Amino acid sequence: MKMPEGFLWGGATAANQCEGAYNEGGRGLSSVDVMPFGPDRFPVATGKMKMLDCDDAHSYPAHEAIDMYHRYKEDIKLFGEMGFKCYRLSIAWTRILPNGDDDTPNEEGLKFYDDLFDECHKYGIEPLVTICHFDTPIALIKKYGGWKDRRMIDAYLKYCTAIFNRYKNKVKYWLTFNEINMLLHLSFMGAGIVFEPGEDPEQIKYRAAHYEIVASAKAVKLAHEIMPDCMVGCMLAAGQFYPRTCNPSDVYAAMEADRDNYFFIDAQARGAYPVWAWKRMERAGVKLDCTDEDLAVMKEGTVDFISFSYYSSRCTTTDPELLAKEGADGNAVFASVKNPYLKASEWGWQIDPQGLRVTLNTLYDRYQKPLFIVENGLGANDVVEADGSIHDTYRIDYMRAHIQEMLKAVNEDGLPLMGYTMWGPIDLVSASTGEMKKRYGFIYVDKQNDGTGTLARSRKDSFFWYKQVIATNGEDL
Ligand code: BGP
Repeated sequence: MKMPEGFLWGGATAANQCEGAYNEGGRGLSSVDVMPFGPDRFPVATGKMKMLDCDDAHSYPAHEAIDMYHRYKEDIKLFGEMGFKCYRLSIAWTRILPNGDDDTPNEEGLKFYDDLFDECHKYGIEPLVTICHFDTPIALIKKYGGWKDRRMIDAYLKYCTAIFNRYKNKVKYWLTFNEINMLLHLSFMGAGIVFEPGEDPEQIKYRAAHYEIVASAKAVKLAHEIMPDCMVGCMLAAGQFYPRTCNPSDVYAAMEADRDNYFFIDAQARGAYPVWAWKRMERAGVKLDCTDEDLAVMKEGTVDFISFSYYSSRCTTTDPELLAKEGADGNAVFASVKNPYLKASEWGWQIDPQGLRVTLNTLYDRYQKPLFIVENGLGANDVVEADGSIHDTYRIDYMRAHIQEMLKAVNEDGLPLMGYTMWGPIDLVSASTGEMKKRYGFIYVDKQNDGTGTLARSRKDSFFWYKQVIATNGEDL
């Protein structure tokens, strides 16, 4: 089995996790720059702990990251060597508008991505751009409380206008928000939200979700006006919830858990909230700040394709004992108990290749729009041998198993899949932990958790493996 001609094989990164140079080139600060490394990271990411000042006394690995800002030519050359057809990257909002809503964009920031896109095209690599990947401008967090406030929509549109006009001849594929559903779980990381005492988190989160959904719809419309041939997608942190048993109450609970995620994609792909969502919000006492104009905008700005990240499936139970035993991990993003049929990564993420096929089918059945897997991969602690080689067979095994299921979804189920950009083709800073040792790359970067390292790049075994996968369009796994 192989993929159809023109399939977009490649890799994905995010500006804040690889660029570094956080205070160079006129860049303003954004939420990720103030996210600490260590035990405070999770409370800050969820919005429960406030930390809005960028204090260099803290260790923020993302400030330097892997210094891609200065080394992108070398890195893109390596992507070219692997035969990438597509590179998913994000633009840092505050490189373009340092305060988030400046009237004049920062030319140095615009020029940086201009050069980067040229470099991609030099190797026949199509850029796929995430407009906002976990980086709300700090100035807007201070001014508006992040996406708590409707005025964020205009700021986001200002930013979109600047980048669409500038890159209209260089970028065809766009994503409006990375993992938009993460807003419900990691509210600061996803939307720059800090919960103040007395605020109702549900009210705040759904209100913010609505603003992002409206902003996304407006961006889709604007993109189509400026770039008639472009395609704009939404982006979901996917991974189906399975019922832990066939007890109907478990099955129902799994359906409800999935709905937290579909809430966003239903709105972005169908252009309206599902009926159950209105009822749910009513029961939770949530009052959406939603106008008739918003509802019309949502209808006009539906996405062209559905993209998603997939690392793992999840598992739900209504059994109180099991919940007490396994469902109480305070640092878990999604409430899930263990699936006894699956093994897990070193970081406890359960590995379920077949779940990728389930997810692809579920999304297509639900939306009938082209699909794009824009993140998938294995975070692992790689060992560098004395001769400098890195034998990451576990990563190859993980990816082979997932690609096999993807091939079946296309060849046996007939699903329209545009591409596959695995997460972190080059080692970068982990979003959830802020550390370097959770590595995803085909390319090793010599940078350690304590900030030491030469930043030199080297090829792991998986580099040569993926090159062969691309060269044979998925036939030789
Ligand atoms: C997704 C994010 C990425 C990325 C990935 C891996 O949620 O979109 O930014 O980091 O997960 O997660 P981590 O880095 O925490 O291992």
